[in-house]
Amino acid sequence: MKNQFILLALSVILCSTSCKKNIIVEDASINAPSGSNAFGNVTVISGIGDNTSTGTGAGVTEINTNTTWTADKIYLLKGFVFVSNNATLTIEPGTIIKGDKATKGTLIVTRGAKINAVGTVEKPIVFTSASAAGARREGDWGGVILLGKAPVNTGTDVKIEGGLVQPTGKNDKDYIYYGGIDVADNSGTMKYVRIEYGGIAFSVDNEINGLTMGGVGNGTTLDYIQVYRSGDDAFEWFGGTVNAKHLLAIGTWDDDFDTDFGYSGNVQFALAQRVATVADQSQSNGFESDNNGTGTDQTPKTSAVFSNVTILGPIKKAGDAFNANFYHGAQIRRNSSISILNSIISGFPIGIYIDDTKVVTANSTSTNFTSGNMVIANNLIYGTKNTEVLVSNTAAAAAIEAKLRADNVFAKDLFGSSLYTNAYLYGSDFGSGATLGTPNFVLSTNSVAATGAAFTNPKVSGAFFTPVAYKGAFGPTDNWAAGWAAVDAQSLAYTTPGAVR
Ligand SMILES: [Ca+2]
Ligand SMILES: [Ca+2]
Ligand SMILES: [Ca+2]
Repeated sequence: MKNQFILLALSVILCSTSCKKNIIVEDASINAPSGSNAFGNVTVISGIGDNTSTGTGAGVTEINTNTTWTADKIYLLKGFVFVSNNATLTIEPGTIIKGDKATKGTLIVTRGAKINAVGTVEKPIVFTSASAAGARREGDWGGVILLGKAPVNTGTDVKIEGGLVQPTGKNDKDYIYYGGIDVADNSGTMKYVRIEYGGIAFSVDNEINGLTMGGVGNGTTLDYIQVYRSGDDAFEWFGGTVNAKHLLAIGTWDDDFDTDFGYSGNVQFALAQRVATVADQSQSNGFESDNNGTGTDQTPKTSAVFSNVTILGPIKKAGDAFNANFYHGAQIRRNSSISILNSIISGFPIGIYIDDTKVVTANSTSTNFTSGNMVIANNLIYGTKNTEVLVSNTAAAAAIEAKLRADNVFAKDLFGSSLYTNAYLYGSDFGSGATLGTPNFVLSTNSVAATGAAFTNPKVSGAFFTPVAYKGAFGPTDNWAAGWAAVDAQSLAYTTPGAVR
């Protein structure tokens, strides 16, 4: 430890005389014998909130021209690192990017800028903790934040939550705001990307998520993205129109799929695997959805469509203990009108909650359902401990429950284990003994989820959705998580550039 500190200090002194003034510490390994300490091979990207890495306290790096990060280096984000000025940040397959904890290392792609992070099955791109293997925890760094110009129901200039600040002397609208009128806005491509141990809290209930999307437009491509052990939500959308496929949320602290401020995109093939002991004081839900924080009628209304989602909740079998902060498989509240079809939600205390407790127009959330704008159909709601259908609008509750029961299958005594053979295995963060291992989310033989999906409803009949036979995120054969996704991120060293598996 002491040796590392001396070498680090030495590298800082050398750097202050030899490194470029722009604060990107190019190849810090030149300052220390290769492999001799954790700083070797690491390129520090110093953002807002970091004035330590050069020892000068001077500047800040912005990615304000087209830039490529290469897999022969490891990048360390310190503070808030902005991709700005319409620049594109390209990240090579197999590149490791770490986020510093003390300075809340975070990557923010601002409005007009793009990320081009396209990994492969063999060489995913990994954003992860800067802590050593064995010492990583949720909230070890910020996360990835994409800000775009697509519509948001709270305005065309909305400040992203999480405590970000713009560079000194710069216009905050260019850095930490999102929203606009460009439905087809393009923030770039993220494919075969892992985001591990992010979700740092700036203050109570003001956190950065694993992947935060503010006003991201549907010109953006998001496919094969795993958020692992986020300290807040795995995926949170604040407005926008972006679509996504093949999402994994593993061991999330708060909500798996959180939608707000008029998000209206489509999501297909998404799986969340919860851990019974891990949940948040804000109430941990599979889906959590608001039109906005006060439930106003502002448009566009939150109207995202999710198909083929599997949420494996904290309860694996009857009688299991679980963290008391777990609540709903899906809490649809504050005038949200999201739709969920062809999906599986298993093992929550409460199944589906249509919540009108905070709305401006009385009963607007439940009216979204009764009017047909919100579609909850063709799902399997299994293993609910207490209330399968909760509706706060007492006058409409009976009719809403009757329709939900007619359109979905509810079974309190069945769990995900009846559909999947090995879905409840975990890496060393969460598993031990019999629960330690590699989960397999492919459906078991003769699983009732293998058939019965339908794509006739207009919500899912468009070109985005792949009309598969099965319900839930995985079918009976194609294990699309294999290869690129991490099962045991805690055990991966991440000290050799390119070694991402
Ligand atoms: Ca959040
Ligand atoms: Ca949340
Ligand atoms: Ca929550």
